[in-house]
Formats: sequence, structure tokens, C-alpha cells
Amino acid sequence: MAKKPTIYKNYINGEWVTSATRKTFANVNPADTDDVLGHFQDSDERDVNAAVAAAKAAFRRWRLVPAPKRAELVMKLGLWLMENKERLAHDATREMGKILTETRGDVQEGIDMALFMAGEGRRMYGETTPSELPNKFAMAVRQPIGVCALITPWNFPMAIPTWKMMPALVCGNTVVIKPATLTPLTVWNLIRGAEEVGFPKGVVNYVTGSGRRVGNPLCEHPDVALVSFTGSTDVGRQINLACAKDFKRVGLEMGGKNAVIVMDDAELDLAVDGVLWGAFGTTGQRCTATSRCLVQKGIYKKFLDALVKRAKALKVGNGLDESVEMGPAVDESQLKTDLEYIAIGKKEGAKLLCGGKRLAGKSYGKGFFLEPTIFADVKPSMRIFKEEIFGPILSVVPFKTFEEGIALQNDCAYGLSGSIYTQDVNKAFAAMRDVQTGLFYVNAPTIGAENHLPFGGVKQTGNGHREGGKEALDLFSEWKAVYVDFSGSLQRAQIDTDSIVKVE
Ligand code: UN1
Repeated sequence: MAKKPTIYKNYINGEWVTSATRKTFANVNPADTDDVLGHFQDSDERDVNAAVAAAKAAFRRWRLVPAPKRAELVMKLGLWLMENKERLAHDATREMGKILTETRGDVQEGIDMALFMAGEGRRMYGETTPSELPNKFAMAVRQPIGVCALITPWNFPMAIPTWKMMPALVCGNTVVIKPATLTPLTVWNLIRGAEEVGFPKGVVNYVTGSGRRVGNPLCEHPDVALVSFTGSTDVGRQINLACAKDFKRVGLEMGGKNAVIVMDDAELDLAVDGVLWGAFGTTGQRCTATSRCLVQKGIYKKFLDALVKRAKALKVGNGLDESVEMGPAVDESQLKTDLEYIAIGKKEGAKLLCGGKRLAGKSYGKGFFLEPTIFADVKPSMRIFKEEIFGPILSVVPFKTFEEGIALQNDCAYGLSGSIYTQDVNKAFAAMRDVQTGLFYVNAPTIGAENHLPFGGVKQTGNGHREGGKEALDLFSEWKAVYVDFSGSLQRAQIDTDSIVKVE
């Protein structure tokens, strides 16, 4: 008899609870749909209300816990992730498909963020500055904001929740996290860790379910002070509009259509390695993925030949097999989108050099596998040049001059990541200055941001906030300017300043 799948619960006010709906949804392995990881609560507004109430009550106490002590728990959670890394990576590969090497990296990002933010608990620097009046002290300090709703994606099921949760908690906020419906187990694991290391009840809450029934009421809830979201530009826009009514603070991390410029003088093998990893790593399912490759005419053919050869040789399959280099699309709907864009690319007249087909048959079992796909001679007017696909599909475009390459890079609605391969330091610096993105790489792929630097994009990728780095604190805290007048008399700023300077 088949083993009964585990039922996972919500975590509200320090208790594991079933949803008011009494309904659940299944979490399925995209490499093998017979592999059901478990059933998760299909929650609704009632569960959201309970979680927000718990977070609101906990905030009263948590904000008064000294930041270094809050940070100590964050550090313990980071160490817990370190101890459990292999198991957590295994679960993440099963639930979203990317290969084990990459899910280990995903958990590692969580560890890095926890340890970095734990350090911030003993910094979280404010400012002191002289007052314009005598016997008066002036400073600016960071204050927590309140209940934060964290809405997280499936492609980095561990890293991105930690990018939001760790700074939020160190700053003294409490959180309600809603993971993507495709990856609730990895976040469940993170919450189990938070429980184990001893976060006080109500500080961390977890509610699973759909965007419509859980995400929307979270964004609309009057006691939620901040929403941090990573996902599609369409959903981000809706969240921004929903939050605008009450002037909620919103951090948005959305789409990308990242390009690599390969100059004639690039080191060929290095550029091929970088583009291959950027385009097909994580099955192209990163916001930072390389989906456009702009190649100078002199190296175009040679580069494409080498790239196509390598792409054809990539081993696609179940990410749990250590020899596999690329996992499946995350679900049927993403695979459908990928195939639709391949059809669009062909119809638009781009040249399909490799891939383009679903991989089916015995060795692929019941999984959503797609061949690594490369289109050449893509034109900037084509949809495959402009629109985010989120799959293993690369559009390659030839260009003549450096200026043309930069113009093509910037011919994009998004602005997350960019890269240039060149041996010319002057070109590298000019590109670094002129490419309109929030992340930029020289002689390295568009993916691979490190956690202690600010992460985020310009244009339609974001709304100006950054995750990662000490800059993440700016989203999760509010500045308060504090003045202490110890003169014992009324001193009027801007008015009593005239008579101060008396040189005897
Ligand atoms: C994402 O795809 O949303 O820079 C995050 C990178 C990773 C994070 C990607 N460190 O590619």
C-alpha cells in the first residue's frame, strides 16, 4: 500500500494549525509527478487574520528585545540551516526541480544571509550629527515598522525567504510568510528551524495557499505595515496598487531580461562557460538568468558554434541524480509557456540552433523536461528578445560596435543584471557605467550575486528597494530623527541661531 502523504500545517502564534478551510493542496516533484512531497494547507483570509493578529501582538514585545539579542536567534537559525543543509537541499530539489548542486547553493545563500544579518544586529548604525543649537544633541536611529508580509517565489525557495525574513527580524519586525504554492516545503523547513532555535511565539508565522486567497488579504490587511514580494511584474504591479491605498511600504523584486555582451576580444571559452551557466543554470528560471546574448560580429560564428556544442551536451534530468546538469521546468504551466515562446521565436523568424522540444520518453518519466534552446539572429523587435520567459531559452543577437552592444543591452523594459566579456579595461568600465541594471558583471555571468551586496534592479524590475547588503535594512526599518535639548531653555531652530556666534 502506498504511504500516506504527510499533511503539513500552518504556523501561527507558535502553534502548528490546520486551515479554517480544512482543505489542502498537493506539492508535487516536477521531475516526477508521481512523487508527492506532501499536502499543505489551502488557507484563506481567516488564517491570514489569525497570523496577522499573532504577529501584531508579538511585535509589542519583540521590538523591545535588543537588536543584538534578536540577531542571536537569527544567527542560530543560520547555524541550523548549516547543520541541515544537505537534507534541506534534497527537499528543495524534489519540490522545484533544480539540481542538487544548485539547491545546496540556495540553502547556502540562506546561511550567508542569516550570518550577515546577525552581524547587523550589533551594527545597525544610525547617525549622530551636530545640532545647529548649543547644548542640543541630534541623532537618527532605525526603528522597526511592524508586521511584514513576505510573499516569496519558487525559484529560490530558501534563499529569497531568508533575504526577507532575516533583515525583517533583526530590525525588530514580526513576519507572516506566504511561500509560493509550488514550494511550501522548503519554507516549512525554515519555519521548523525558527521554532527549534526558539523564536518567541508570533514573531514568525507561516500561511500557505494561493495568491488570491492568502496573498491578497495579506496585502489588504490594515495591520500589515509592509509587503515584500519577489515574483512576476504583473503580480508586483497588482500588489503595488493594492498597497498604495493605505501607503503601505512595498519592496518589489520582479522580472528580468538580462543580457551578456560578448566583445570580439573576449576570451572565448570563458564567455561560453559564463553564457551557458547564466542561460541554462536553474533551467533558466532565475530573475538574473541570461536570456539575451549580444555578440560582436567578429566572434559571432565561432562563439555560437562553441556554445551550441556545449548546450547540446548538457545532461537534462532529475536533479537528484548528481550527474544531471539541468533539471525540469517547475511545472506544466511553465513548460507550456516555454514551448509557446519557442513557437513564437520560430514564427518571428529567429534561427533555432538547438533544442526547442520537450524531452519525453522512458528516461524522463513523468517530468516537465525541455531541451536547452538557442535562437540565433534574433532581432530586437521580436518578442523573444523583449519578454521574460523564465525558461532555458537563449536569444542571440549580432552587433557591430561597442555602442550598439550597449544600446541593445539597454533596449529592455527591465534592468536587473548585465554582463560584458572583454579583455579591454576601458570598455569594461564604460559598460559598467552605461548599462542600465542594478547588478553588473565583468567577465562573469549575469547570475551569482553575493548576499552582502545590495541586490535589485532598475526600470520595471523593482521599485527602488534593495535586498541583501546593509541596504536591506532600509526597507525593513523606518528612520527616526531624535533631538535632545539639554540647555534647559527653549531654543528655536532656524530662529535663535543668529545670535549664537559671538567672538569676544
Ligand atoms: C533570483 O533569481 O530571483 O544572483 C535570485 C543570483 C542568485 C539569486 C537569484 N544569487 O543568481
